[in-house]
Amino acid sequence: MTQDELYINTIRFLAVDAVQKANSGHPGAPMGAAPMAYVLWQHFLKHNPCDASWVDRDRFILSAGHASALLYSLLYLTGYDLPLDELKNFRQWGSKTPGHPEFGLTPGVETTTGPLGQGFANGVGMAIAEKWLSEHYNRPGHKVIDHYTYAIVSDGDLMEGVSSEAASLAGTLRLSKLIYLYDDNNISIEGDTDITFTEDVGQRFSAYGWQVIGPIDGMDTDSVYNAIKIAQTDQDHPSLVICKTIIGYGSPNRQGTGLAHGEPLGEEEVELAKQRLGWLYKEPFIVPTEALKHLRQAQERGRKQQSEWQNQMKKYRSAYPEEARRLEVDLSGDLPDGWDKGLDGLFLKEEKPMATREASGMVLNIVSQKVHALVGGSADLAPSTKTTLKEKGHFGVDNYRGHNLHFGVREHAMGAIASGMALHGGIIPYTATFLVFYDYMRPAVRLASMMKQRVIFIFTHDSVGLGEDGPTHQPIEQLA
Ligand SMILES: Cc1ncc(C[n+]2csc(CCOP(=O)(O)OP(=O)(O)O)c2C)c(N)n1
Ligand SMILES: [Mg+2]
Repeated sequence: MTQDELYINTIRFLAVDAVQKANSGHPGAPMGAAPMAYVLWQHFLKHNPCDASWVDRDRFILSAGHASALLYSLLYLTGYDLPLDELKNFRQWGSKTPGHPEFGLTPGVETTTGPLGQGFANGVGMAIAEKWLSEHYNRPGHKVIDHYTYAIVSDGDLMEGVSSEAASLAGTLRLSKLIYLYDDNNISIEGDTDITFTEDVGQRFSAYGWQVIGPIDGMDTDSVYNAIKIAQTDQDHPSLVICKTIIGYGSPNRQGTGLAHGEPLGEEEVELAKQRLGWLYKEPFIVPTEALKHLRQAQERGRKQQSEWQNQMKKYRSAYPEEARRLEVDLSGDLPDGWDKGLDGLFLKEEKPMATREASGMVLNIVSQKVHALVGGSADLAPSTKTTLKEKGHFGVDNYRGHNLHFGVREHAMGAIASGMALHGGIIPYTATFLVFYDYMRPAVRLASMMKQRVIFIFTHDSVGLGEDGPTHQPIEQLA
């Protein structure tokens, strides 16, 4: 076993053992994706396990949330506040290692995933937030906001419509610091993906305006390393690295099949897999000292990176005190003093009745004068939802400082992207559409609420008496 193989097997078998002990869960994806995750976390990911909330960290999303054991294994090994006992309690009531990653419960989990496709779109929101903040606050010689958003996405993620919506917007917006590793293992629950998923994914993403790298051998560390390097050099496009992997890698009777996806391998098969990959320990949850030491370097690296950033912030604060102050207000998420100035008595002089969306638009515009972090928009209905912020610019390739976001006709992605923006921090996002189209964004609204994220969801045209558009536009079921 090479050194890298030792580290990768440590990650891999911790996940396998956690699933086996719980007697439920998904061993296959962690077994196949361990090499790419190792390369990303060891060589690229800028993070500090001792401070999971450091603002300028890279974001990592495990969009395929069912592979959660992989993430918990990485979090424990790199030194987050997640003891080994939590891995032994995988999927148990009260543990910090639930079946699917939950934001707010486990340090280092950037977003709640499990419903496939959501994490993909959350990442687009995080990359938008990074871009917006960096354009507002970075100054020559002072890159105070400068980080990547990475994700591991699976076949299921890319089959879901929400990821297509989000990918199309990310390509249009040229979010070049978005780098996704596609765990292309050709398997989902019902078997070979050829039964449902035969398009050329690479061509699809090229058409969205992404840089597509690969297919590469996703289990070869050098290939993954080189691919991420190439992804980082592209300043103009988000990147999709297509990583060919083998689900359940190592398991002689299950690898490469749907059987490896969503049930424990079984004691016997775990033993066979360990033998095959040269893992000599008989007991579960063995972490070789050498591997722990190596992977825990993340703490030292992270502390150093964060303290360099703090020094940079110090210099920034003295060179640009006003910008630094505003950045801190935005990042704090607090509403500035006097944020509601001008709202009192706003409608007292109105003599005629006013549509609620008109009133909402007036309020939004007044608040946006004071609340710099307010950024959002509509799924192509802004003129009707009255959600345009006047004189606040439009976010896009010509102006990444704009406060108005055009989501396009993509309600589902709009919801998930807005959550990503809120999770990133520094932005108070809002979205808008007709109430009847709430159904299109329901999964994303549900997750935003589970994560307790401050996303302002504006729904207009909430009356059955909305007129000539007719029954297709009447929000009867939504109101019921
Ligand atoms: C929106 C949504 N629908 C269905 C599921 C149930 N589910 C969990 S994993 C999975 C597909 C697995 O395929 P893939 O994403 O390729 O993961 P792999 O089998 O390669 O681990 C499905 C359908 C889900 N988690 N989310
Ligand atoms: Mg798959």
